[in-house]
Amino acid sequence: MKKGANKMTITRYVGVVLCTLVYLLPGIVKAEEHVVNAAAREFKPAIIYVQPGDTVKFTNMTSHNAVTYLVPEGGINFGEKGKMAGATMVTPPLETNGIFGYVCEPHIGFGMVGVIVVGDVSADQKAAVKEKAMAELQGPFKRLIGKINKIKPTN
Ligand SMILES: [Cu+2]
Repeated sequence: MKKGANKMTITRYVGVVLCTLVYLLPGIVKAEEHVVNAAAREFKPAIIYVQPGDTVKFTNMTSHNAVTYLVPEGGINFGEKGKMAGATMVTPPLETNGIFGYVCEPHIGFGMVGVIVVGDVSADQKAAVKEKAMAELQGPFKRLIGKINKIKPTN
């Protein structure tokens, strides 16, 4: 009787572990690393579309940085203000849906800015982010608005 109950507990435990793995694996396996290259005075590509959980690797960053100035609610900031990024810089996994706007601070005057669109973004969401950008961003940082304009809503 006791042995049987024990066996059932183990079976149940294994079942729970398997279900958890099956549930979590697609997210882990599918996470993708996208590459954005810092050309002379611009990010290439300056607009990218990624899925939640993906990361972005910035290359050729020795004399550049990539610092978020627009982040969706609940989203994480990346990049360090006032500091060069080093040769390469990888963002943490971008889990929050929405539009991330970042700039290269040394070259903001040249319009060296970019956006990362995470997950699905509707035309309404795009309009809301644009409005927020127009209200909050100052001077050359407004260059981000031009990139937001070029985002193609995904749903
Ligand atoms: Cu730069």
